[in-house]
Amino acid sequence: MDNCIFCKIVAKQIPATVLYEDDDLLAFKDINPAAPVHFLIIPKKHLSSLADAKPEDAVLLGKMLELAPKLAAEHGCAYVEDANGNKSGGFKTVVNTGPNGGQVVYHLHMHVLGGAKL
Ligand code: D5M
Repeated sequence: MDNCIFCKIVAKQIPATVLYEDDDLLAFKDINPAAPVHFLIIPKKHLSSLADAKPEDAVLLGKMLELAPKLAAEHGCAYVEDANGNKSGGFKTVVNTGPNGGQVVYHLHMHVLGGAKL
């Protein structure tokens, strides 16, 4: 998409601090962090929002969800439950959708936030 800032990041036309990349996904630091750890996971394919995802995008959405805990753990936000059932760490995932959802950038993205009690 010509005027999509996240497509431009995918195409390396504008810079970003990339944390992960594969054939389908890109993850990079949010330019305006709302937590000590704040990055975005996006599909390289342009989908305007979660509401535009089709049944054939289910695998792609699953990959985004699967990547979130892995990358969060790599950045110090692992969710841990010990043998006694004590829980610690963790992170928040957010997908803003549409104006009422607070979406500003219309290329599907998942926020991953952590590093503090949110
Ligand atoms: O959030 C869109 C998010 O995208 C917001 O947290 C800022 C971030 N953003 C916008 N431009 C950039 C660039 N160029 N690099 C990194 N992060 C960026 P939304 O869910 O749409 O409200």
